Amino acid sequence: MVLKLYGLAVATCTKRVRVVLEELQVPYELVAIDILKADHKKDDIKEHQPFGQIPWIDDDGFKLFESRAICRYIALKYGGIGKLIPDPADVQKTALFEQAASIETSNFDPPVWGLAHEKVFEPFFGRAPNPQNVEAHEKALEGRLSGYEVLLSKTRYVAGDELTLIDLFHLSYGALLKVQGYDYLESEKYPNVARWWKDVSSRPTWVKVNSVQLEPSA
Ligand SMILES: N[C@@H](CCC(=O)N[C@@H](CS)C(=O)NCC(=O)O)C(=O)O
Repeated sequence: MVLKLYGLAVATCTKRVRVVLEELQVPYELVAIDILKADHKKDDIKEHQPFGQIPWIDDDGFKLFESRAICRYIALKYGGIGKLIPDPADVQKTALFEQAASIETSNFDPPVWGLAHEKVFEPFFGRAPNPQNVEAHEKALEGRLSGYEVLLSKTRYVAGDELTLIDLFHLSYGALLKVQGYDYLESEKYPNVARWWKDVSSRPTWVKVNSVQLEPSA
């Protein structure tokens, strides 16, 4: 049975999983759960994802939610040793991979998610962004990008010189910055970030997955 991905093509966390499936050329079927019509809050769906969120997968009866966990599972099961995720026998590479994973979830995602929430999702549902929140997220992101600049002046990708899942994890929310009119990831202020972002975001797999976008309505 082909792997089923339950999500929505325009949704950020669904895109995070799809780009990994595309990179590893894993056949899959996208089953649409329309969060815009609150399909994800129905009780039967909460049996698959207790928090009522998308995405989740069903891989021949094995069910899993949380986009980053799904991506790790896909890489381990379908990628072959060392493809997008280090060989677990290589302790140092694995440690650097986990360091990068932590950086993405604790330094990149909060301000970038916060800006997307204020400036893409809230307007989409007809609500105005909160300017103080926007300013706080902008300030936080600028500080975090200075850290990325140091990191990426030493290595080609965030976990070393090879592309890993963690680079791909940045794509869906990172790409929404441009939709909001920000040039943080292309700016001359952070040349190594810009070099890395151009490399990762121009991958044909991502260009394909990101060809459908949720635009701010205001
Ligand atoms: N940590 C979860 C977050 C999932 C998530 O926030 N999904 C969004 C769509 S991108 C969602 O379902 N939002 C609707 C809601 O939370 O009610 C993951 O990475 O899978």
